[in-house]
Amino acid sequence: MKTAFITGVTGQDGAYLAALLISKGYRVIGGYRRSSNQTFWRLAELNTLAHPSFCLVEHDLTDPHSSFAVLSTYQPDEVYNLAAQSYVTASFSQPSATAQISGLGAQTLLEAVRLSRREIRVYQASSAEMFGKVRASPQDELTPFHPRSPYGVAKLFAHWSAVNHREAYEMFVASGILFNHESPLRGEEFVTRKIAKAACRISLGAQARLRLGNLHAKRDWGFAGDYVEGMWRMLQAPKPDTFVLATGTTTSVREFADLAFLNAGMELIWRGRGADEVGVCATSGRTVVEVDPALYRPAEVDVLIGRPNKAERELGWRPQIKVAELAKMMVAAEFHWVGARPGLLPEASTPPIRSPATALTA
Ligand code: NAP
Ligand code: G4F
Repeated sequence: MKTAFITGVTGQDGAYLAALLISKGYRVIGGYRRSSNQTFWRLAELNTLAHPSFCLVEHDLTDPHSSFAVLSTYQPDEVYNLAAQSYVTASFSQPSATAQISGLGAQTLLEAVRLSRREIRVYQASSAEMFGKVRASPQDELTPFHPRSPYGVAKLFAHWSAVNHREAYEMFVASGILFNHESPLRGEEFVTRKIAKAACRISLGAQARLRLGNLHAKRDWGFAGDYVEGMWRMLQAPKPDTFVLATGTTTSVREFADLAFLNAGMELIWRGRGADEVGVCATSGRTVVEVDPALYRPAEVDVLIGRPNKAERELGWRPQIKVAELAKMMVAAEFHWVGARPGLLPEASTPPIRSPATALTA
């Protein structure tokens, strides 16, 4: 039985990865940081929390002693570093904390592995946000970086630390440059979940309007369950490397809103431009989406689109869920969670949460 240590197990990817590894026969040690309000709901949703192969352990990525203690106590074969301050907007208001957690924290963990058991295989969660003001489209492993946020800068430090540990110490450190991946378990501050939740609530009369920032930003959105499979494959490869995981298609925030509202039974018509643009319900004529310039970022990443050819060729990885199905899955989950009566559910709603295993065999 292999043992895996996942940092940031309470986050979206941590929950899906823990479920995947348990289904593959691993013992999973899930690192969570102490807080006054614990966030174990994702692990509970995927039936991981009480699983006999799963164990929670207190761990803070910024504390080297904390990493040494986990590594020596549990002797993992694989470490997945998913912990981060991962919200780009917050990185502008908390740049130092973001750098310490998402940047220096990753290097601290790599050093803990190097100084304790350097044969451990390590996955570093790198980000498409490192491409920022993109130099080429689509982006792949050879595209130059130009981060546009303190988060992107911190992730770039962590990425190069991963590459450096691989080259300097011959450690097995894989870096996954992942494009946006979402699910019903996504944090509510991220735009897809914010939209899915609002579409459900507005259609049920529980919310009047949805306020969004830049409607025209485009992202390459995939399903988190598919992406954690790619992380695992990177650590099973014959040699450590850097891989892009993406779908190869890009969708604007406005188009994602169209998809989500349609799944909640509402067609949107867009009127106006810039900060005056609004989304109107085609049936009622009511404005349900509006722009709030306060949600614009100091620097924006306009368009991301990835080219995952290397992952497909060398890892046999291919995303299964396209953006339209993702929006449908996320909106259906919102209806499920508010306990909406069947009559209020949108037509042909999907099961609320798809585990990685079902997603891959669908
Ligand atoms: P997430 O939901 O925000 O989860 C982040 C996790 O990190 C949470 O469990 C959080 O704990 C934990 N954490 C934060 N600070 C910590 C610290 N000092 N010590 C230990 N744990 C800490 O993020 P995600 O979407 O699952 O993403 C997983 C990783 O992939 C992140 O590194 C993210 O930057 C990266 N990534 C994500 C995407 C994406 O589209 N999802 C794309 C590319 C890269 P709390 O629950 O206590 O906050
Ligand atoms: O959902 P977002 O906050 O995700 P973002 O900034 O692309 O970052 C996510 O993906 C990265 C990988 O590419 C990860 F590394 C990172 O950890 C995170 O998971 O915003 C997506 C886009 C942005 O352009 C933003 O300006 O949506 C735009 N947007 C428009 N209105 C909004 C909103 N974003 C948020 N969060 N909230 C809004 O109201």
